Amino acid sequence: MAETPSPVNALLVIDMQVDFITGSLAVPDGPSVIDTVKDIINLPFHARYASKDWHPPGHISFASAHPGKALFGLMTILPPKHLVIAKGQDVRSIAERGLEQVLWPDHCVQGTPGAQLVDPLREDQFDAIILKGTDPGVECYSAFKDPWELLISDLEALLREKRVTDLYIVGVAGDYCVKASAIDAAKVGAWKTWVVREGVRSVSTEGKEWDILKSAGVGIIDTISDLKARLGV
Ligand code: VGL
Ligand code: ZN
Repeated sequence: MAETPSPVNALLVIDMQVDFITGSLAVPDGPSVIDTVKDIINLPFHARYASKDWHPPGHISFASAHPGKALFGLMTILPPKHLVIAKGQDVRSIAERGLEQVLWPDHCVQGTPGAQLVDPLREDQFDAIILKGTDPGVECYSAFKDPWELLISDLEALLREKRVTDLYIVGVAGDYCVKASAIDAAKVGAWKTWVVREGVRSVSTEGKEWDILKSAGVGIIDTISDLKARLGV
């Protein structure tokens, strides 16, 4: 008799860093998600990954890098020409590839306390740490790649190598990096992508991200108990 292939469950913890929980860009109710994420990390996954937002000082997404522009205002940004050339993309496409960038307070600056994983989460709990937003001129909400596909992380290759069948995502911010990462994960199509709502907090409390995620084919798991039931524990 043909056996049902057993699932390979992986966890992706997005940007559980001091600045997003209690620091310069703290999400509402951030500290209350720490224990849930900690408990989820301890569930029996085959592999665990974490992303960290990891910006150089003066990053393009910082309002402080654009004198005269308002904090939390919008600004059109274009793909940096040198990276477009390095990637072999058409330089004539640059002008039409502008994106509306939110101008954030300085956050998750490389090597600063605000960029550390929030206590008691530790890097050695993960099989790999994915750093994103590391280029001064490129915003990158997704742990897989930036929206211009100039900088691609190792995450897709790591998940394929493990033959992951189910990817579970938690962390912050639900309406930015969790959403972008989950949409990219679902697009790969090599595994089923889930977001665990109890392990997520968002910048906006409107909750629009949940319908967007469903439309993108992402499965929503409401609570840690529902997650445990799926994992059979
Ligand atoms: C994020 C805003 C700016 C996130 C990162 O991790 O969701 N949000 N940079
Ligand atoms: Zn950022």
